[in-house]
Amino acid sequence: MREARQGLRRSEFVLYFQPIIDLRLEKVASVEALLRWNHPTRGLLAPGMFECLFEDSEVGPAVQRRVLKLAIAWLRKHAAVAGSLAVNFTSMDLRGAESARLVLALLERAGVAPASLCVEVTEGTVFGRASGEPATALRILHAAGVRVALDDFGTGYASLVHLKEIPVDVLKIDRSFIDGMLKDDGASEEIVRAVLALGHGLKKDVIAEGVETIAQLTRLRELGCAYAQGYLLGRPSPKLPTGDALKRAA
Ligand code: G
Ligand code: MN
Repeated sequence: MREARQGLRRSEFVLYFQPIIDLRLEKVASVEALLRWNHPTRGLLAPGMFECLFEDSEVGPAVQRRVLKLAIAWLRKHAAVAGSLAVNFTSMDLRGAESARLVLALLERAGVAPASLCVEVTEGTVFGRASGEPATALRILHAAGVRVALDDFGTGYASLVHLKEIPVDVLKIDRSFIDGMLKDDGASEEIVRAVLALGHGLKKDVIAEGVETIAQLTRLRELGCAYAQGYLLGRPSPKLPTGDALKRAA
């Protein structure tokens, strides 16, 4: 924890950005902010490598505050060009009405429209241990114009009733289904097809996560998928995503 506190002081926690591509218009539709720790000796770390920090009642919220601050600063600079920014929220960021109002106040102070922020949550975040409060926060954020995306859809407590209980604008199909799509006995592809039909029927945007090959991209297009994200289309980078990787892949 001492290292993490020092990391916070030295601004070692940074955001990388990955484009979400509109497959019809062949351009960047929005961008996802991904937390990284530029560790002085261990190199660039993804959140999976420092999950334990989020369990600390002091460091966890401090890192989360840093993410929000960096995300809003980015939006202030780039929202006009890049459209919206998706930020991964944990249950720590969604502790009832008060935390939602804090996010809205920060946006307002920075002069950023709530609609340029998309809050990404997993079902575990919303319906896990701290259930109740995250849903309240999401309702307030959504009512103010913030978009809500269900991340890793299909891997959590994938009970469909959640789609009625919380305001959701976007479903993100978990990358395990995209990975399985052209490999397994057809089960993954059937699930992708079903989530696309479900999302479109409910008038939500559906994003395929973790697209790594042209074969996957082609199949997703055939299935009517309009948005995709993944290494093939653009790796997370500290720079503003350009969508050039899409042109190379096309
Ligand atoms: O849970 P969430 O979808 O927010 O996770 C995002 C993570 O997935 C990031 O750390 C990012 O680096 C990683 N990621 C993004 N695109 C791909 C991809 O195409 N393949 C794999 N394996 N990981 C990816
Ligand atoms: Mn995400």
